[in-house]
Amino acid sequence: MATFAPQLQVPCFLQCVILAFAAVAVTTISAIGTLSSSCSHQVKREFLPAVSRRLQVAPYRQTLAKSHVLCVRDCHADSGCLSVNYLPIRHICHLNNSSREEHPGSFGISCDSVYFDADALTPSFSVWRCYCSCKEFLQAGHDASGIYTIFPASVRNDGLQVYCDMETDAGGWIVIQRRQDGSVNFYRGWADYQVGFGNFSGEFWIGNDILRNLTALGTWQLRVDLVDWDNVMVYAEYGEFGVSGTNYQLTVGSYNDISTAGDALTSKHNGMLFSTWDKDNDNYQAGSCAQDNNGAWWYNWCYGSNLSGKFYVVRGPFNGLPWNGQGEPDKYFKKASMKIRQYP
Ligand SMILES: [Ca+2]
Repeated sequence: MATFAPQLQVPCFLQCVILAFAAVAVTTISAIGTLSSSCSHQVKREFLPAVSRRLQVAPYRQTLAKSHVLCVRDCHADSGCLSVNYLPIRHICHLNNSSREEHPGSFGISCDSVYFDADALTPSFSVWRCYCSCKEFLQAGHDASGIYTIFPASVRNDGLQVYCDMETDAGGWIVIQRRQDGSVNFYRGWADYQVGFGNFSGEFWIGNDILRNLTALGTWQLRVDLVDWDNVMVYAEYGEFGVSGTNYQLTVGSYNDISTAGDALTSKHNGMLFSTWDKDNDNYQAGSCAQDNNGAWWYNWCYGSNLSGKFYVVRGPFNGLPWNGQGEPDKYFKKASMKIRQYP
């Protein structure tokens, strides 16, 4: 996960237009691909497209092809090839030695790709719109929380896999962090926090580069959900959230007063740079907040919250993830998650 870098700023709607155009071209000339392949090779099964789909298993071969016709021809010329993903914007052709029927769980929505195989049912899996965000998926009727591929304008063309929370507070949230069982080590260095780590089905950090890219455009809300040792759930919601620059400087504001967790971010962390054990950007001159507090955060000197800190599975007077939203005494939580949603 989390291996995306900033790239060409193509607005999402424009990507959709480009891809829709490519998709129409694909469907209208798919038969030609079959004909041309049958001229140069023995007659093989006709390949049919599923638009905005990709078989997400590692292709055994990748070629460059100016059109899907040539991509399909490459497949037909190779006896081991059963299907292809064609990425029209980048002219990339994936030759797969398996098909969507064999790997239904890996047959994902991917707006930059058209999938082809010889199954007559394949076109019925076409997806005719791509979505920039979890919120757009939700508005289109996808109301189950889970992993989705979104195509935000600020992230490169092959999309971004994210976990969408479609239930909390009307849904449409991109989950950026989750702590729930201690299964993933969060005491990591700068490079890991940059690209992200963990897994979407459990604990993870989405990655600071992704956070910066996503929040570079538009206005974003942040919601922090916390569960205490008595299993009471509280939350803190903010109207503005973003990170920027090479040190992922935090901008957070507009704490929503009806939130129940209290504000443990704006006074101590707004404007602070991100710090890890191996990169000290905090205001504690004599030492390292990340090292002293076993975490990585927008430390000041040092924190009002520390949700990447040490995870505890057993209750204790100072055990848990600190979120000091109610003043003294400090408060420690068993579980935490952070999510963002574009506003409006
Ligand atoms: Ca320091």
